[in-house]
Amino acid sequence: MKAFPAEKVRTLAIIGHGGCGKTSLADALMFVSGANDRHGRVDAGSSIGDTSDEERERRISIQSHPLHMGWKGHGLFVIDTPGYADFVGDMVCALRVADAAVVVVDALTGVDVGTMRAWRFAERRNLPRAVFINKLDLEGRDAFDLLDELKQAGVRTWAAPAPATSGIENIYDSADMERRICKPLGFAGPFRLEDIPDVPARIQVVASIIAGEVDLPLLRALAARGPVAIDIQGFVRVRDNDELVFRPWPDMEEGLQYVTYLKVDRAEAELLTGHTELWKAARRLAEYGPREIVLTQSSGVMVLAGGQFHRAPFTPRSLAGRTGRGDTCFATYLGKRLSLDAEEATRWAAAVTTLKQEEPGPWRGNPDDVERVWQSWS
Ligand SMILES: Nc1nc2c(ncn2[C@@H]2O[C@H](COP(=O)(O)OP(=O)(O)OP(=O)(O)O)[C@@H](O)[C@H]2O)c(=O)[nH]1
Ligand SMILES: [Mg+2]
Repeated sequence: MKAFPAEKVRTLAIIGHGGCGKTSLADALMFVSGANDRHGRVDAGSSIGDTSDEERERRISIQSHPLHMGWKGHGLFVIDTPGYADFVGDMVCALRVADAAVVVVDALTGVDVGTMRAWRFAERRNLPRAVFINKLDLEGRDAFDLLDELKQAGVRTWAAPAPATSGIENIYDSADMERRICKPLGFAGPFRLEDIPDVPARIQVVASIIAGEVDLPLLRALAARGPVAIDIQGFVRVRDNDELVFRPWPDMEEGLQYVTYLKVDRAEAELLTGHTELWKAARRLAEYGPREIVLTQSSGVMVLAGGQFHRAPFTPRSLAGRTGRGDTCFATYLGKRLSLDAEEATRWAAAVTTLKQEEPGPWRGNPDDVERVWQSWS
């Protein structure tokens, strides 16, 4: 074992609830630092933390095990402690000699009794603490797979794990593709500002689908970073037992002050303003603050920008890909608005939405297809 001067020696205790992955973390540290040339695994019985026969057989830690490694010119003692309450004495002993504690949290079960117990013992000794969230591979497995398609298309993504993915089942119970019943499949819970990377963006699009995912403080904080675009559905579509219902947005007056681009559909516009005439509804919504209003209905899109109205029709030959047309329309408008005026961006949005509705899934066409739609209009 290489010798290190005393001031370069650190002792860390790994603590946490039973089975959260402390020994696995210790094994990984030993391997990454080069102290062990094999990556020991608890499940394979090759861990160098759990070494006694009983520990290997039961796959739990019974005693504390100090492991030693070198890291960036320091000698590091890492004490892997047991998580089960029966063996708490060994964790307490480890904390007596530790300079700091790493509290491991299992992402699937979150903060557990053992996590709290470990935290309190470390706190009592006034030890600096770091939290290590483990088993993230299990937590987000399904949801993160869904991002592969985006990644392959060259889209940069940042994923934050949540207990569930917000999802909606659209049921079309008649041949009429304009009528559907929406049922909630899951709710991801609120986004936090820390989940959203602070990248320079000319527009930040909030495309939430169920009320409660994005709250007022988050909108306010995003608006402080730059222009915000929202689809109002994420504020008025409320979970009510087993159903999704549309309810007015109680914070709308303040919320819309933070919004530069607002997307609403006909039903939402009527609900929020009481106006059945769309141009009146758009003008009313603009009074709250948004600079541009993108209003969709089955026949097409209307945009109010700089006091002017712009309109373009949806002329699909089929409605097989109708689900998601509002998102396509708004995303196309915003994307094109970065370089074009509102009139041209509206024409793009309507043409792409026309094509998108003809086939399920995201639109994968090209500008020539868009050109053909424009020609069909003239
Ligand atoms: N999928 C997955 N499994 C993990 C991870 N970390 C640990 N495990 C598994 O979780 C189980 C418990 O891991 P351990 O490392 O023994 O947990 P521990 O905190 O040391 O458990 P105790 O010492 O008994 O409290 C084992 O089956 C590990 O293979 C991880 O990041 N991902
Ligand atoms: Mg262990």
